[in-house]
Amino acid sequence: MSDKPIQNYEGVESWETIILLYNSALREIGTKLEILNDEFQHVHQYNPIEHIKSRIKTPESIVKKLRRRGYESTIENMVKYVNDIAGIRVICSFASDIYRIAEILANQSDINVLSIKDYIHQPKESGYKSYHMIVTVPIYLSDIMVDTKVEIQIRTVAMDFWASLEHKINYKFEGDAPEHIKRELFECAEMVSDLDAKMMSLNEELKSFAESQAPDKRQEEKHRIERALLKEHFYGEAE
Ligand code: 0O2
Repeated sequence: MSDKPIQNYEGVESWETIILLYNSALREIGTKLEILNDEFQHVHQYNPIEHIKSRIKTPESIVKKLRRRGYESTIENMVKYVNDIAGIRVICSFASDIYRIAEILANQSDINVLSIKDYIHQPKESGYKSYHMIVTVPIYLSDIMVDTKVEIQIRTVAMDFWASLEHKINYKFEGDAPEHIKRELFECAEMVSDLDAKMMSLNEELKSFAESQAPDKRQEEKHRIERALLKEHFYGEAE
């Protein structure tokens, strides 16, 4: 470790520097996730991540959140009390991928997990399901290092589909949707869970089938390489 001073936002007073830090943190986490996805493709021939979305919370939304919690709108309060200024949403194919990705990220030595909210095991009253992590990642500027907060939301395609519609409905009704809509949304959330469970079990079956075929494939590949080597040895030509 170098002698560089380590700071936790102290001395970072300008809005521009704060936004630079949050944008950089989103890029760091985004790159980590892309690398994981590439590795899975390389080793297991499948991508656990369907897509990744990231955003910086708007100043209006930050001020609203601070006000709701009774804090003054200052840069100090913003970095201290608003955990989701930098937010990244990871959309996975299967529910099992969510925990795998969360665990791998949490085990990376430069990531510090501040808190976890598992709305998959304990969904919100509305039916909302997602896995939330607040983490910090070190961002190195020219003369300081700042552990910068990022909220990571990890969910399946189906959970994401539900959450976006629910968000739209809540926005339309300003958070006070009619009871029958809330009820139907809750029922949809249960359907989403059933769908995720069914898709995951189908995928497990597919994986077992692929694994049962693997020895034949490996044998075939071994013979192909042996034939190529023999050909090169006797005729001096590579395939
Ligand atoms: P936006 O526009 O998505 O940013 P904390 O962050 O821990 O201090 P908070 O904010 O209560 O406390 O955290 P929580 O409960 O983990 O929720 C944060 C985010 O999760 C929300 O951000 C939403 O993105 C999402 N979320 C939480 N509950 C629901 C829900 O019932 N429905 C939907 N569709 N999304 C939800 P924001 O700031 O509300 O909005």
